[in-house]
Amino acid sequence: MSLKTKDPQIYDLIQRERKREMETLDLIASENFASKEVMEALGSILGNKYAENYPGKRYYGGCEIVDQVEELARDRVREAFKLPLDWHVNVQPYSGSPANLEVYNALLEPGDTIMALDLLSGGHLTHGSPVNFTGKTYKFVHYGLSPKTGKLDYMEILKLADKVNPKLILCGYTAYSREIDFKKFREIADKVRAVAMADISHIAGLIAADAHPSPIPFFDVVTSTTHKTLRGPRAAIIMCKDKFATAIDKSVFPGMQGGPHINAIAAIAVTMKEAKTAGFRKYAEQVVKNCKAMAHTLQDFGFKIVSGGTDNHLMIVDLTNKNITGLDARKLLESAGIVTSQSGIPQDPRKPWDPSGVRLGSAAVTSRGMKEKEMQKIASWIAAVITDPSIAAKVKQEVKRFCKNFPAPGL
Ligand code: DSN
Repeated sequence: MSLKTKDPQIYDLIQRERKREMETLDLIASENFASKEVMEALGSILGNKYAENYPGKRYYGGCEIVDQVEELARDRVREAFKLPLDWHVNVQPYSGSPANLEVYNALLEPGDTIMALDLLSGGHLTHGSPVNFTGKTYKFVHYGLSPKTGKLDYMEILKLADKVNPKLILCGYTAYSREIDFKKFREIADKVRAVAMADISHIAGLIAADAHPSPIPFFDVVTSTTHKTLRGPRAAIIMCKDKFATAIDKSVFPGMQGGPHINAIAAIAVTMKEAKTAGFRKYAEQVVKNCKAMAHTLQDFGFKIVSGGTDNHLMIVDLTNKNITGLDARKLLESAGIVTSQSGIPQDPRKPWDPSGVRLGSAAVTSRGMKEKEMQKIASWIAAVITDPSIAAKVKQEVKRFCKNFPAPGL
């Protein structure tokens, strides 16, 4: 029997979500379309198996095959990110937030000082937001973006590091559109003898395809989700220098997790194989070109982009000159078939739920085969709807027709 006959309610909800994904434009910077093959591994019988601990030393019998799955995933991560021989990989974190907690738990004591970017400037909840466990457990000191440029100000970060003497400096963001100078972060970390950690969840696909510089040559530990620009399953990885391997492995299991999700680990392996292909490289290059094209067109329509543009897959649109808040803009655009997320802007006077901007990303639409011309069209729709909300329903129909020409992988 199929899902359709056994559980028509869930089947129907999946079909409705499929239709929504097909008929709308996904500009959420953290979303993408995983391939059929990734989903096949994710939905496989591997999910039946318990395998606590690591290959060759499990607490359960019957792990001889899943050991090979995990080893293959680790090897492929090494290849995809060109890891030096003295680096270690852990593919067991359930997702990005646990991966970050597992690193802190491995390398720090509660109350230790961590430097990171604040949430409204583009940091993540697990980068010490006061409402998050991390903000309650460690002493986060946040650096911001330059009020003048909207970019990282490495001199200011160094000054702050000198003052607060952090044990760990974190970079890598959820809403920062500019290239990160990892070498400069390393120099700052060295000056204050801090561990250098990068959370590359957003830009991992670009890094694997050499469309953004990699922190690996300079850093101590790197975390990443596998589902954003990387286009894999909802899961995460930790890569670190060998000297941190034992502490990090112990922190993942038994420190913070139980049995790894072997089906997700198999899907990570498939993702890493895909990331090595010429097609993926082309996709990643196009993601960046598309984002720049969308930003330029929006700027032509008078939109302010934080930092003046983008070097990666996302941008933050500052709506303060458009007389609309981030939440209202997100809702309005959604009624036109354009799906985004609200976002803070640097030094945002508004609160995170209804901040002053929206975040736009180009990864998912690039996976559908859209190029610069289509990005210009999408930006024109955004400008038109924000200027005249009464046309939203009409634009929604146009978007639906437009989307038919760009089938999404995996749907
Ligand atoms: N919530 C994700 C994002 O949208 O960027 C990060 O985990």
